[in-house]
Amino acid sequence: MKKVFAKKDIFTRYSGNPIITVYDIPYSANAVFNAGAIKYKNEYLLLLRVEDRQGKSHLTVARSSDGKTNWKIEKSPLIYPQPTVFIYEEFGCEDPRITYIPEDDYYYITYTAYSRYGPAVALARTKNFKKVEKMGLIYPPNNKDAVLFPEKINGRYAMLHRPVAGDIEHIWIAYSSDLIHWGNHEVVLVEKGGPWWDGFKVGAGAVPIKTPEGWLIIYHGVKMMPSGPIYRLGAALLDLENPAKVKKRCPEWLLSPQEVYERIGDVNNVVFTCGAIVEDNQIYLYYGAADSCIALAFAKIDQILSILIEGDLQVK
Ligand code: BMA
Repeated sequence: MKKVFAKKDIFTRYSGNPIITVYDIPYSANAVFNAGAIKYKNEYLLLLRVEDRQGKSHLTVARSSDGKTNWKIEKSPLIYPQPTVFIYEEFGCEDPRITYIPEDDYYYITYTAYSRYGPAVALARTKNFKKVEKMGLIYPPNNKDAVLFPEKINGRYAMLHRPVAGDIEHIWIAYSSDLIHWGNHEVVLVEKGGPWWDGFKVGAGAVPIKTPEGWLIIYHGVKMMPSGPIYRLGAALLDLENPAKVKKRCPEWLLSPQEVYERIGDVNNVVFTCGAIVEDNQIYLYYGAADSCIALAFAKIDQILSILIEGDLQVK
């Protein structure tokens, strides 16, 4: 079919996309999308958001030796709603991000805990992706898209998150010395308003990538159309010492819904990431497509950095 939108995206799609669909899940489910991603014991590990056939989500581990093919998916979830012990996830556990902190030797998982009180941010930790310890809510509703930096900054843990204030949805940062109590809040990246691709709302995506130029973040931006939202992915560069400071922000998106599996699904026109794995200079970007399946795209860090550095400086 002849392409009609977005002449060129910087991210190149993997030819075998989508890499995981609901037909790969070894139990009954409705959809699989928005996966956390990390390298674990020489394997590519995804923590899949699986939506069951009641509409609730849980998180299930998948592993592959090359990050592209032969995904082995667990038969039962790692993280699932346990409303009798934790009421704030009675409607589901969604959109996980995985951060390894070498100093603690723990893999931390931030995810959306959804309940009658609205979407909130929960934290869990694991050493082996077999047993997980839920650490409870760290931000009350409405908040989503929380992602922990992979190292402490000036002696404190740092986290991007996305509180909702009426119809305002910006990316914020907070700091903590124990991962439970978060403060020193500051706005990082704002929804731009106007006609822009990231005008309606923004939210952090994958774990920030440390580069000599700054923290590279891949975030989603939403444009509201008469037919509904379009979710796209773009990048920004945050100061290494003070990540509340935006050094550069890409004026254009880097990946937008173009393929049929991104355009049509349970929610049309969505590319949404919760995880990327970096191998040397290459980013493996795992993304949920149309809230229905998981796809993979590649870009070089250098290439994104040069776009950011040569592009227009747009603070905040
Ligand atoms: C966001 C999140 C994501 C979802 C996206 C598009 O608000 O809830 O889980 O992929 O909307 O529907």
